[in-house]
Amino acid sequence: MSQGQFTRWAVIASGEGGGRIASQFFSRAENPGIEDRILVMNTNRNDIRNTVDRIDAAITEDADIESTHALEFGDLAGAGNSYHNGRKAAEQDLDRIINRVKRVFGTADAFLHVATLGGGTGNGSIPYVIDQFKNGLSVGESEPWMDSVIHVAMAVWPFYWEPDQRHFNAVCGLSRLLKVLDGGQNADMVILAANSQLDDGGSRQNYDGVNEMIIEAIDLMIGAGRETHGVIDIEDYVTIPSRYGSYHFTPAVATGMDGNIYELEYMFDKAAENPFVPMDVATSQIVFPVVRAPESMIENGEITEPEVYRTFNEWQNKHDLSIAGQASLTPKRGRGSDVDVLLLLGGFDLTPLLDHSMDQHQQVTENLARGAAPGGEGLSDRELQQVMENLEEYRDHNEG
Ligand SMILES: Nc1nc2c(ncn2[C@@H]2O[C@H](COP(=O)(O)OP(=O)(O)OP(=O)(O)O)[C@@H](O)[C@H]2O)c(=O)[nH]1
Ligand SMILES: [Mg+2]
Repeated sequence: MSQGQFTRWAVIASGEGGGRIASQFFSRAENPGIEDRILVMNTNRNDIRNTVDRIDAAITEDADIESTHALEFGDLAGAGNSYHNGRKAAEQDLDRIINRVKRVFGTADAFLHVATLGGGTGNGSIPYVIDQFKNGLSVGESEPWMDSVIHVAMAVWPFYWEPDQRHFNAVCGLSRLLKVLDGGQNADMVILAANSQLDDGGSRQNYDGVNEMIIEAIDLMIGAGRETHGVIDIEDYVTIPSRYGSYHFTPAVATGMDGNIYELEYMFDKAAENPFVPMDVATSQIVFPVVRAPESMIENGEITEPEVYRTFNEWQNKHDLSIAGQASLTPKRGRGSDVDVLLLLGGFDLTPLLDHSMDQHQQVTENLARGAAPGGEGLSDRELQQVMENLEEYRDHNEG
């Protein structure tokens, strides 16, 4: 990352849900940090058409979205909810994916890979694509800037009531984002959000509402590397967790709190009440708090960096935590007194999340062994076993 420059993010989304989340970036007036470095990919022509239409409807200038920001890959016309197929499609078209990334992004410091973990396309392709960018490209394919890119994955857990296959996919997808098959680290950081945690409206799927919350969290995270008063950037976010071997995170967010009324400590508590997956905050091993406040409040000294740190320490004491983490205070345009808080919680015990999916995973694995699970065709017993062992190893190391 060159000196004196803000992190240039690029978004790569694969699959329908991933594409829907990423397309919401287009519907905003400005995307500091991302600009138009956005690529949405899918194996299915109709799905990608829908995404393109959504993007077209959101933006006014008539850029040719389909030939720049959208890419159909593989020859399967959909992955049929099988992660094996999603990965195969990406293998088939890896060179097209790489070439498009070069053309559309030009250069970038960090990639945000967006996928839902319940499906086959995004869940199959994204862990593979990350691995290829990090380890798989030959000298001719890669460009110098790609060597230092940081790969962050934003992964969405299925609703708890969804079919077993979706949960099987999710468990495998989490493992594959965390670790490549041989057990090494894959993504530099894996950020999790669970649909059921963000939308408690029963079986009514409010994707837009969920996606809005995800975008807001990403915004706060990216903002911290952009106009921060302290020095924190995505490199700081990934270095310590990778060293600890605990690099999964979830955002906990509270927005629009009146800074003239509420103490910062109360705002931290409010954020901590809203983690994006079911979890026990006290099991976190690392926390990165980001406080975003109106420029005028910061300039007038109504909210200061030392105060953010003091609050972070007090908040830790209250939760009996003694953890690593760097806080940041970042300004937003305008006046007013609305303050937003993001606690990026990392290294927490994954059990409360996985409890929703392990039985289903087991069920599908058994069906596969009997040759009776179409969504798992092509996956070897050996791979499935390795994927599970990798996840167990990550958890053992992480949860002690
Ligand atoms: N948060 C959120 N979740 C979504 C959205 N769309 C789908 N999902 C979830 O994603 C999972 C299905 O994945 P899709 O994104 O449709 O699948 P895909 O990547 O296109 O893969 P295929 O199986 O090949 O269709 C389910 O668990 C859905 O609940 C969305 O817009 N937002
Ligand atoms: Mg799909």
